[in-house]
Amino acid sequence: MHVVATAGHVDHGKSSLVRSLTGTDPDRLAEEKRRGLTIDLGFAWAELPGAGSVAFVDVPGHSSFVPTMLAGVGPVPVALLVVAADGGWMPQSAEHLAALDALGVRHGLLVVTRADLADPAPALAAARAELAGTSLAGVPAVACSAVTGAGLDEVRRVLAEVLAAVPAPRAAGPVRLWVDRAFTIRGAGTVVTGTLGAGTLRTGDELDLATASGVRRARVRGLQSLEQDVASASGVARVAVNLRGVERGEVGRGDALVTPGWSVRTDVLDVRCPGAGEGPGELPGRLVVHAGSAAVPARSRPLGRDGADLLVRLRLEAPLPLVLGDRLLLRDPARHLVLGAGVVLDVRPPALRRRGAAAARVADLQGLGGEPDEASELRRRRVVRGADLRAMGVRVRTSPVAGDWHVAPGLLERAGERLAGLVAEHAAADPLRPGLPLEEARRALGLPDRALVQAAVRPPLQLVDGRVVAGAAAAQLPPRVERAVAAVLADLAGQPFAAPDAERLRELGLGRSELAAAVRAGRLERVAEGVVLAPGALRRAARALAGLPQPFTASEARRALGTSRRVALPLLEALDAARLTSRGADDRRRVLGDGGRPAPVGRPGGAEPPRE
Ligand SMILES: Nc1nc2c(ncn2[C@@H]2O[C@H](COP(=O)(O)OP(=O)(O)OP(=O)(O)O)[C@@H](O)[C@H]2O)c(=O)[nH]1
Ligand SMILES: [Mg+2]
Repeated sequence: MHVVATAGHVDHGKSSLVRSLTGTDPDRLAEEKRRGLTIDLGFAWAELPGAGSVAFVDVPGHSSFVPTMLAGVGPVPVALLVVAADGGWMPQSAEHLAALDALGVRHGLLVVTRADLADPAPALAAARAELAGTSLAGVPAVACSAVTGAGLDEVRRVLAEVLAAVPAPRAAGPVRLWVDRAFTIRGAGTVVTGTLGAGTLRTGDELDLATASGVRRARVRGLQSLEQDVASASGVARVAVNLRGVERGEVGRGDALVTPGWSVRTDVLDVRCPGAGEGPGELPGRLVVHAGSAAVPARSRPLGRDGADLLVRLRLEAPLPLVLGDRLLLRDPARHLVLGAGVVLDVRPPALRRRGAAAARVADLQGLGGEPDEASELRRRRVVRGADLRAMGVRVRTSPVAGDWHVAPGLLERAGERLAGLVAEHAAADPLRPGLPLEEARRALGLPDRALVQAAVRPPLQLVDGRVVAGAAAAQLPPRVERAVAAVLADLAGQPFAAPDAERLRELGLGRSELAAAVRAGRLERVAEGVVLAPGALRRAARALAGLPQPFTASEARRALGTSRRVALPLLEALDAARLTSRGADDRRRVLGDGGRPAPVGRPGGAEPPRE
């Protein structure tokens, strides 16, 4: 199917031409028929020899209805520009042409109508001159009369030729259907219509309905194209979509049905305005942005020039679902002035806070044409989620480096080098706790996720207990602490369960953090706060207790281990916790398993496993 939109000044014969070509009057409202004036968008279609089905979106020409006209032509790739032979080039001829030019519409046909009323040659020559230098320069032209029928066959023939040259869009790609009408059908519910530019819609599809107030899921309950029920429709096509679970009041012109995960609903964006950097043509601070069938007031802030183009930050009054490369139309409604195009370069631009931020931004955007490109986005954004890239319209081909994170080339390597320095600094500042906590490293490196720090850890760096350490540094203690630990171990050599008391620890200079460091380094075993033994002491205690008649009391255990109550009680609790012993209801204990290895959890018929 092809979709063609009309354009041209009021009363120049657009609707009459569509009716002549399709047999259907696109003016369906009673008021339109009464006033002989198109007020809202009209739709009609016909089979055209050599072109297949052709649907027409007929737009109003009256100056009051330019926003309606723009909603109709926004998503349509082909234009039928109509000029009356007896009317000649008029203000909305110019305004509509400027809009088509800004939207980049390159395919079309110039039709000089009402050729029975005046010689079409002057109107044709004037129109040709106006088309020169626009996207429609050089399109074919035909003169005709809807009243006599003269020239209509030629219009059909030339239109078929024009349509044959229109490239087919991607049927496999994502969908964004800009809604141009919404209504209710009794028994079916809410129906929206629009021009599907690309991609394929199917019944049963789940789509995001993006409106000014938010996004919600909607399911395609039924689909029609050219008044036929269809199971699927691929762009370019006129479609009517029956939506499940959407009330009529929740959707209207300017909203969009979008493939989930594709497009960013944004109210801040950076655009390139081709040619607007030349001459005096500064953009006004307030303007209206048209995208698809949507029109949203916006504020513009020039960032700077890039050659002949102006780079502009736009702040929309309501968010729109956009992707990189979208072509927006910028308009000043008060002056009936199409200001030009805005090609979307960034849908998630950084805030401009510091002085000179705009200039830096211009440098960033220099040369970008808007085509979504993974390498260029990674270079500029440094770190970005794959899902976010896809939402921007980028086809992601590389694999993530951690989680869903994609990074600029060399970024992890540089982060790894900086990390080595940070780890060394941290170790020098805090020798008892040499590892740099992952979260601290993440903040220092300015990365959004600890998983990225982890991915940057390369030998000799390693990750131990959530800290980044340099090689064997984790196992090393400062010499002073090392000497004190050796003294403790010497004390314990004869009496392995006689843990040093507080006074002895103080004498050796082993405070809380020194003991913690020695335990982390595996040089001492912690029984309780301030109670330490030689490594392996718990296992040795269990083996010693296995020699007692089972079960045994705490004081029997204390005597067997040759230690004090201060040590024995926490030691028994530590044994319970390690599942080396279990404590019965009478406070007596049994050694579990073989006394050296912890008993497996949940043995059938065994004692109830202790909780962690
Ligand atoms: N004689 C003659 N009259 C025509 C021709 N085409 C259209 N008309 C008349 O011109 C008037 C306007 O035609 P429309 O088709 O409604 O014009 P339009 O461009 O659709 O107007 P808007 O939608 O309001 O912008 C109507 O009275 C038509 O009957 C033609 O080829 N010859
Ligand atoms: Mg009309």
